[in-house]
Amino acid sequence: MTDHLGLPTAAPGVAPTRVMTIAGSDSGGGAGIQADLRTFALLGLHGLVAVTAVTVQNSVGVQGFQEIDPETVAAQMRSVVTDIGTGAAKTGMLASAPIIDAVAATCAELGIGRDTATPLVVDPVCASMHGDQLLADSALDTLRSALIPRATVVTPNLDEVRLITGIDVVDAATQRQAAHALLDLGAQWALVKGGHLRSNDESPDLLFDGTDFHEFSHARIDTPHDHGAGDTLAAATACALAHGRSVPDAIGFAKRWVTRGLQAAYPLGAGHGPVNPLWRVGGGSPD
Ligand code: PXL
Repeated sequence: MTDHLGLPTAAPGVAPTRVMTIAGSDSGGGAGIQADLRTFALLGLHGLVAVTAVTVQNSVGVQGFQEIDPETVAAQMRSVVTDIGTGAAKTGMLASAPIIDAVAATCAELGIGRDTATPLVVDPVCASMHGDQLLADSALDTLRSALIPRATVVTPNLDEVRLITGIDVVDAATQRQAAHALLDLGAQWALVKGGHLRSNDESPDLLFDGTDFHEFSHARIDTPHDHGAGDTLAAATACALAHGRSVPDAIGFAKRWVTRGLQAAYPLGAGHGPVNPLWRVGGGSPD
């Protein structure tokens, strides 16, 4: 049986498809692991978690974070994957070079990533929407050399593209150039998210595997409450990949999921509210 988004619905007592996030905690509940788990659950998947860092943050910014030691990050991944298993994985905030090294090595050990049966979505989180740094500058080389080569698909926004490839994406030609550069680093597919690239109402994202370009244009949802949108896109992509969808299919699905979540986004605190996958279960009281 499938639902209105074309995803399988679970039968009672039957274990749902599993998907793992390797990411940081957001105390405000809108981005990071919390965003991933919201999307996983509302798409009917069982979420597994390897925490990389605990951020202290609210709707106005990130006040600080504490990293988890790399061995503990690796141990979480090993523990759940060897026992429970996962259909796909995604990375978010990884904070430091030693954590990236541990995640990349453990993905290799567990058979996660490009050219394996378990796809890996690498969302190369570098900073929060407020500009608070979430990845050490010294970690960029490790991101390029150790993790991106393991990615089934890497999903940078324009700021992350600039940091990773040095390319300033200003138009369709430089967006294509950036996609080539990400594949040169070893990713199987690259999604260069357009963000505010082509003004006003369009937000074209460009997906490339070295052969075909796929463009995803969706109406821009004009809301200040888009905290966690990138995380949610990567999380929904991982869910669709765990269900065996192709990468272009998974990205198309994830774009529709995020667009719906942005349409339903709500204010929270004094700053930016989160993208909202809760639309799917309504907002009523439990009685
Ligand atoms: O949205 C990127 C992101 C990912 N992970 C964590 C974050 C943020 C943005 O603030 O806090 C933990």
